[in-house]
Amino acid sequence: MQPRISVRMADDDRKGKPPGGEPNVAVITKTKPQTKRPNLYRVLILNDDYTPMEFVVHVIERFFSKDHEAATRIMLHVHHHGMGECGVYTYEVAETKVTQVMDFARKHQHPLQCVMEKK
Ligand code: TYC
Repeated sequence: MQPRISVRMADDDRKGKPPGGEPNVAVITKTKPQTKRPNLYRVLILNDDYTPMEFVVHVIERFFSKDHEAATRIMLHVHHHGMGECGVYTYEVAETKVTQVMDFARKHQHPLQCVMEKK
C-alpha cells in the first residue's frame, strides 16, 4: 500500500499573527496507513497411493468446511495433479489445519500429508 504524504505548516497556529518571530516552516509528515494485511498461507494436501479417496473427501469436508461436491473436486484434483489447495488462512490458522489433518490421518493410519506454503 502507498504511504500517504501530508504537508502542513508546522506553526499553523501563528497564521494571522503579526509579522516577526520565527518563519513558518513546512513540515512533511509521512503517515502510515494503520491497517496491515496479514501474510496468507495456502494449506495443501499431497497425493499418495494408499489413502482412500473417501477418507480424503471426509478430511476436506471436516477441516476445511467444504461441501461434499467441493471436497470431491479438490480430492480428484490432488489425485490427478499431485497436490491441491484446501484453503488460504493466516499463519496460525493454517498451522492448526495442518496439525489437525496430520493427527487425524495418523490416527486412522493413513499416510496423507498436509503442508502450508506462503502465498
Ligand atoms: N491417490 C489416492 C488413491 O488412489 C487418493 C488420494 C487423493 C490420496 C488425494 C491422497 O491427497 C490425496 N486411493
